[in-house]
Amino acid sequence: MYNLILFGPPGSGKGTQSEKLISQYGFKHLSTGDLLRGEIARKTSLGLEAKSLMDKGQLVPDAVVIGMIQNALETYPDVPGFLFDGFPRTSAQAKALDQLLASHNTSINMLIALHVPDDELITRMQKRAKTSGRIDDADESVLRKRLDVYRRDTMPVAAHYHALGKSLSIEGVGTIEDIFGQITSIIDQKQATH
Ligand code: B4P
Repeated sequence: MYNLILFGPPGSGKGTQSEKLISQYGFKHLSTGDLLRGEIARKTSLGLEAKSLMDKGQLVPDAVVIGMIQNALETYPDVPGFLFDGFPRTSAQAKALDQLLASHNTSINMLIALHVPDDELITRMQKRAKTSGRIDDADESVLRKRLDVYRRDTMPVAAHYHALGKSLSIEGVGTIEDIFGQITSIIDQKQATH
């Protein structure tokens, strides 16, 4: 199994690149943002709780997203690997993920971080807001809050995998194809030595 974390601030292109990666490598895509938006669309109690936090740019409680990932790992035991998108987003989530994967006799192989300046992130998300209907993309103060939360709570996740010698970062500005090419060359090199 080859398990990858696609890491970066909100709007850095994790979802965009994930779609291309799953079609090339057959990863099972686990996006906690998409899973939460699915709960919201189905109007579940978890979704209602999540929506009030997401609309304000805050993170959903660790236990909620860890539970969703645990369910997914148990539902798809035979995939060639998982692509984690938007997860882990806190150190507690990273530790829980490592433990969950270890209990399935596997681990994270690589974290690839996308670097994008704040102004570009804000521009992208405001553009997406025009078509996505996402409340968390529409308001600049919410976008800034999401970036603050990323710096404070999420960046330590990259440090965690860096300390394990399992992280690499690339520029997330450029064409979608160029960025995809950089990501695939990292995966192909690492898989060749895996
Ligand atoms: P997510 O759904 O993870 O949303 P995101 O960070 O905005 O998305 P992403 O980086 O994937 O951006 P995309 O490719 O779409 O999270 C939303 C919320 O859910 C969080 O704020 C939080 O409340 C909650 N949540 C999720 N996971 C959680 C967790 N683990 N714990 C707690 N809470 C959690 O790209 C953005 C835009 O840029 C797109 O419109 C795209 O077209 C454009 N774009 C992409 N690449 C580009 C490029 N190279 N050039 C120009 N534009 C590009």
